[in-house]
Amino acid sequence: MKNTIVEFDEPIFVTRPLMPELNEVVEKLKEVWDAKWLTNNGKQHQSLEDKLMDYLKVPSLSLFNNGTIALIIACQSLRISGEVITTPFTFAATPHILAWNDINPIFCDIDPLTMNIDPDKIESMITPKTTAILGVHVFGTPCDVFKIQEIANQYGLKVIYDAAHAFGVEVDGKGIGNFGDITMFSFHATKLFHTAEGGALTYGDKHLKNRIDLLKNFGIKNENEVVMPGINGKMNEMQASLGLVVLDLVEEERIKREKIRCLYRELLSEIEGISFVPELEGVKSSLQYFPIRINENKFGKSRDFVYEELKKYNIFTRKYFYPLCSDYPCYSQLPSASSYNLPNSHQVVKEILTLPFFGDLDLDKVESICEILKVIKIR
Ligand code: T4K
Repeated sequence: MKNTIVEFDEPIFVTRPLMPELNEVVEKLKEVWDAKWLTNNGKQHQSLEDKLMDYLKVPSLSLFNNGTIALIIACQSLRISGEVITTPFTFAATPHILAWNDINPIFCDIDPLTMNIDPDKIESMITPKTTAILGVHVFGTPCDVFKIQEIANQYGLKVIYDAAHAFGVEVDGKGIGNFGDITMFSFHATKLFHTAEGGALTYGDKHLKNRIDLLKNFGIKNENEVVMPGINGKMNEMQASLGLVVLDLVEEERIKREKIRCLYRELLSEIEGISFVPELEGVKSSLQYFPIRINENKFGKSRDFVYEELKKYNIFTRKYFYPLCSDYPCYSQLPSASSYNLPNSHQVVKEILTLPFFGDLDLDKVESICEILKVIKIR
């Protein structure tokens, strides 16, 4: 539908999973069938751990059945308790994993440009009960990992990063999974690299592997000893074999997404009232999402209006991450959840819109989406 302003015939979603050729997946699955080994640290699992350590440039990695369980175990493995300082501008899983560990989330405001936790505001939120900082590399933009580490060192706090959106991100050539004590990656179907459902923890302290791997396997050390109250966080062999096939396609997918990102930036930069997430110097991008911000005064229409209008053209964008986690009924009574404490978060969450972004999105469709945005602005 190049340059004709009618709705798309098929829905255009915010993302689509990277789908390898089915026969390649089946080929890989044959190895699982032949081995009659379906889960519990099988060959595919071991192979994916090794390959991901290389790809992510990290010294240690443990696979999980999803990113949420991985984060729950990250807190358990570091024995985090009391209060943890985190961001309200994130997916529900981030504060929920604290609640599941009986930890109080303390919401800290975000930087107005990167949309990540603002390190300059962290110190004022530290109390004697604070044990850790849980940062999120939102949309793959790295948190200010250096400042956060300085604060953590000064106050003796642990640092956990939620890198659900930051697969492949590097800061000055260093894999993002090397910062803080533990980093979590999500391999959900909607992520650039995926295992349908899945996740991983990465960490610099190799000694943590033993504890983390026990925690994800019920605390079972051997047939005679169960040494801690663990849970079932294991990735199975079907997930791992899918991951091995998908991993081979990630570079090709990144090239396609890079072209889409460039085209969006070129065509949308002409539109007053639309801005992008800043690209930080020395950072290799995740190419996970393409979020824009709509300034209602300058664009002339609200983000919510644009979101609804786009649906009429069969374009399904997302308001990630609306509502703020601090506004969920389970957290809104916390003192740190007050809007007075979180002015930047409240501004950002009104403006953000995540546009369709995935390798199979044709460039002429990207052009049409941009045209439609222009039409919505002037109508
Ligand atoms: N921390 C952060 C910051 C996160 O963003 C996430 C997950 C986590 C932690 C937790 O990690 P996991 O435990 O999930 O590993 C999706 C994902 O379910 C979720 O993993 C992700 N963040 C979040 C940002 O996005 P929804 O509710 O938006 O998903 P859904 O089903 O609406 O999918 C979005 C679009 O993707 C659909 O409109 C169409 C497309 N899609 C989706 C699926 C599942 C497909 O084309 N095929 C598919 O199979 O949460």
